[in-house]
Amino acid sequence: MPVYFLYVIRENRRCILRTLLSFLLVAVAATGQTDTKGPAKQSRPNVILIVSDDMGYSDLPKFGKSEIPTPSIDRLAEEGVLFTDAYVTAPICVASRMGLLTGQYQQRFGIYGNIYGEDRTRLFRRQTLLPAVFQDAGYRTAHVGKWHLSGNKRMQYETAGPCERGFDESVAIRGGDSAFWEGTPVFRNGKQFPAPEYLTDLWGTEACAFIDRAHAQPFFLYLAYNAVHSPMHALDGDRAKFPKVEDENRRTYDGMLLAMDRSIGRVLDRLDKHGIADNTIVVFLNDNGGGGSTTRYALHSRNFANNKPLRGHKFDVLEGGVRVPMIMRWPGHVPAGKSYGKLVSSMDVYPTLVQAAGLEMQKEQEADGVDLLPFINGKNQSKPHEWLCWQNRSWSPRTPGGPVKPKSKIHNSAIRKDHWKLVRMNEKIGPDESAPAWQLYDLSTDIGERKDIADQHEDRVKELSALFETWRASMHPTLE
Ligand SMILES: [Ca+2]
Repeated sequence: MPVYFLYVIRENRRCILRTLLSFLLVAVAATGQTDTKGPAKQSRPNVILIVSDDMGYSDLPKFGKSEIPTPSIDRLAEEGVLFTDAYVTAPICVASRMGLLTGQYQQRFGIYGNIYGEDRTRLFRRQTLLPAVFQDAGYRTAHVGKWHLSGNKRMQYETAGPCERGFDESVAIRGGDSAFWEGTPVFRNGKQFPAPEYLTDLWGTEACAFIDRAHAQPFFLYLAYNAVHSPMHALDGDRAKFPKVEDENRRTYDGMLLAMDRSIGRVLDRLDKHGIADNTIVVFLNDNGGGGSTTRYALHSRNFANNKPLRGHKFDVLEGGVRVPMIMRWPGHVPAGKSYGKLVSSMDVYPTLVQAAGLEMQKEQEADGVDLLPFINGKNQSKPHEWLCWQNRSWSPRTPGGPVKPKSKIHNSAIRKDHWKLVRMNEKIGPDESAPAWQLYDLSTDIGERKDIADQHEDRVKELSALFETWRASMHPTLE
């Protein structure tokens, strides 16, 4: 049967199921109101998934040495679990968000970078995204902020926008970046209007309004800030909070992150106001490492973030590109103030949230992520992942020392197992190409990946490279 008809049948089945569940939920709520005094106790947890954009690993005081006060994100960490060794599946927006919202390595559907267009994303479109699982179960689902999952700029919502992928409602920017100023074009369910305030504040306003509307029923909110992605736009009042920061660009970055923390704080306060903080899972993570601060990095992603002591930035499979701050808060269900140091992935968010809500995983969609709850609660003392792999299109300078651009069929790869990290740069993808040598780093003594010790540990290189090649053979070839 043609793929299109299969798609139509699946979508219709989803609509029918959703309608039945909505009736059921209404009936249950009505029954509860006759039996109890006050609001019916909601059993299924709400979910808020917060994503920041291009933030530096060390720009949050809980993760590094930062001059930026972030009391709201600090609060999440103090009331939840902080993951020191969390990774995204790609060092760049589109691919990373695909891994997050499918619970899979995006290489399973041929994605190795920021790739657009119907022909190249057709396999991705067959995947059931995380919000669709919640929508099917009768949750009210909303997307606020950046999408960047089906195209860029003008192509963004022509096909497969948020409301076609599991969201009941969406207020968003188009493309991978946007101006932040009041008046910037934003889109509510696809219809354009001028932003009435600074964008990072607007996302907070919209998130709070959604919580006000949806708090009486289970809801799923994907709050994807475009902060602190360039362009470097901060409110004067926020920049003025950093008089001691001499670098003007860094001062702007600090103001942008300060605004994001303020916006997140409003959302957390709103949960408290409605008395639903204890029944709401909040996950925070960053989509890829901070952009660089020199002309080596593309202007559109140069944001003066600080990844130190990690090496590399956005675009790199080095730690600075793929290791990210991640926090999960769910009072009474995950420990407060705990730090979890084993290897975890953004792919784990999907199964963790689905199973926390008592929902079913998609049987036809093989999950690469795992449910983290048993691990962080100490019920499972083993590792969520023995290893994690990365393979992404290489971004190389146009000219020596010049800005970078993506290179088709030239990839960077890496695998981490325990504290060992194997890295291979600028491999030409093709049947007759010989791959450059692997570099090996010991993250337990060299978190900055400065000293290649491959020569001293040939057995380790052999073991990890074999694991990587087995993983790669199980993925779909690149579609670019
Ligand atoms: Ca990004």
